[in-house]
Amino acid sequence: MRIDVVTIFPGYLAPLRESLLGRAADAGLIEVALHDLRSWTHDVHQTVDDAPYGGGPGMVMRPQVWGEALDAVIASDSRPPRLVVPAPAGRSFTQATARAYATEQRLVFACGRYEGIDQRVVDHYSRQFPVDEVSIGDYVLVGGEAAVLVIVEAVARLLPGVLGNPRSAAEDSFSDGLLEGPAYTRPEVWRGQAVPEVLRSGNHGAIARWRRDRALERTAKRRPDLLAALPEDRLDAADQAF
Ligand code: 6GU
Repeated sequence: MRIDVVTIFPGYLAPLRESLLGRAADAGLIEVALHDLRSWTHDVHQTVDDAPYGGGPGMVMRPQVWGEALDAVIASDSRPPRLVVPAPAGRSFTQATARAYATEQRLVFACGRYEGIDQRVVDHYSRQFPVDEVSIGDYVLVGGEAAVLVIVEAVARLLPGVLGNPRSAAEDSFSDGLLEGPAYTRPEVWRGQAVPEVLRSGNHGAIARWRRDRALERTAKRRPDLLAALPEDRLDAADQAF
C-alpha cells in the first residue's frame, strides 16, 4: 500500500517511520511519502490560510495551495487514490473503516489545521475519486496529523505480513463486536493475586467460554452501546445472561 501525507508539519509524521510501521515500510509492505504543503506556496511568507468568508474566528486553509499540492501528489504515483481528510466534523473512523482502507492500493491524507480546508477542495476531488472526511472521536484536535498517525496504525496492522501473528488482528477487540477481556501471563501469583484457575486448566472449551463471558461482561459495563448494536445472530445461548 502506498500512503501519501500532505501537511504543514511533516516532522509530526516522523513516527510513521518507527516501530511496527517502520518495519512494515522496510519490508516493502507499505510505502510512506511525506509532503510539505508549503512547498506549493508561491509567496515569500508561504501563506497557507486566509480569513473565513462570512466572518468568525480562526483561519481557513486556501484552496489554491491545496489544489496544486494534491494534483502533484496524486500524479506522482499511478495507483488509484482514496483521499482522506481528517476533521472533527467527519464521519466516524471505526474498525470497519480500517478494514475497508486496508483493501485500498493508495491512501492520500490531507492534514488540515486552523478551522479546516476550504470545502471546495473536498468537493472538487470527490468528482474524481473517493474522498472521505473522517473523525477519530468526539473531541477536538488542533490538526489532522495526530489523527493520521492513528488511522495509518489501525490500517497497517491489518495488512498481511505486518503483524507477526495474523490471529492477533483477527481475534482482538471489535473483530467480534465486543471488547477484549483481561489477559494474564506468568507468574501464577503476583502481589497476592492469582491468575484465574480456568486459564491454567487446559480445558480449551471452558477457557473459550470464560473469555467470551469476560468480554461480554466488560462490554456491558464499559460500552453498552456496542452490546446493543450487536446483531442477534452474534450471540449464542450461553451469552444470554449478559
Ligand atoms: Cl480527524 N481532526 C481534528 N482536527 N480533530 C479531531 C479529529 C480529527 N477527530 C477528532 N477530533
